[in-house]
Amino acid sequence: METPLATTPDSTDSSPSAAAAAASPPAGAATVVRVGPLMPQLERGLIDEFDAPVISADASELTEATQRELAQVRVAVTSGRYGVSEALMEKLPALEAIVHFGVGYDTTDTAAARARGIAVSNTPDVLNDCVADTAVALLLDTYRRFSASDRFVRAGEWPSGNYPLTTRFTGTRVGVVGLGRIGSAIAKRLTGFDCPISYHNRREVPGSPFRHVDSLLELARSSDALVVAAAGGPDSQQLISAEVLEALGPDGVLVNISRGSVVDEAALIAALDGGVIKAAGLDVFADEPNVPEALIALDNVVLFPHLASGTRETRDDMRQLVVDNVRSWLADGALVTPVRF
Ligand code: 8YV
Repeated sequence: METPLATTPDSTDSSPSAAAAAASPPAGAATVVRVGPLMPQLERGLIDEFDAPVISADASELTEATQRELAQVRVAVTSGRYGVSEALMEKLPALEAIVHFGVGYDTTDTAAARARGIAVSNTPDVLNDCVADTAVALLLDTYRRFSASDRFVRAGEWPSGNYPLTTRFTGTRVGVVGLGRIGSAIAKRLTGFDCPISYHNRREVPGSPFRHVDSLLELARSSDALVVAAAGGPDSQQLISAEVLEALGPDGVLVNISRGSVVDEAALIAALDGGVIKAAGLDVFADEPNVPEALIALDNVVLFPHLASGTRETRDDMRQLVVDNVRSWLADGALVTPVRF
């Protein structure tokens, strides 16, 4: 259910008062706007509390009449799927804050936001555990082939012979690409599997018990599995290149729970197909929700539909943090969880 924007003024009425009304925003115009469809419970809350209409993330779809009604919007609420582009910021002249549902905010043009003095928030920490759980699930699934074995039983193949042997996961050397909040939660879990953990960050994490590796290529060479937990965005674009996959080697496994953009997807498909690496577990893709047919056709990859944070508990915590950020901005001009950029 969407809150409809006020109706367009009658374009056939050319009286001066109609022109004045068309030039100024209508009374009761929106202060908060939803950019792109969001989780239904969050949408309901934003409609009930702020009467927030929904608009397309594609600025070219906004009519002039809609723009007039958006002239007083101070806060835009969005998610990693949509974000706020520079073109959309231009159409929201009173915009002060962009509030993201999700820890990743790479779909928002932060350089443009900074230039305009627009604040940005995200929902950090509340999703660490569920995303880390998912990374471990993908590791276990790629090594032990649990999803594939489920398909084997359902296909009635068991009576024809036992399921092929798989590869032990416990003790695997794991390289974490991006030891931030989520990367650390993954590493912590993997110590329970006796996995020696190394990581690659631009800078060493002070006090970390894990081995810092300066070069990503060196991390790939010295790891059995690489787990990508680096934030998306221009700095991490296609960080996992053909060269990195080659360094990981024919027994190597790649798991990605961050953003599809961090991996060169074409290089990954070629590597999986050609035995350059052994297997992959992916929760994220370059063009969601579209997963390349070439990946779907491969048997050595586990595919999840970007579900890492998708539990009722975590999504509700994320929803609450979004609402807290909007309330706090409107009341005090401060965000609860601002992004420092
Ligand atoms: C969400 C995510 O699925 O937090 C993120 O960055 O990618 C996920 O937790 C996503 O933000 C919802 O659109």
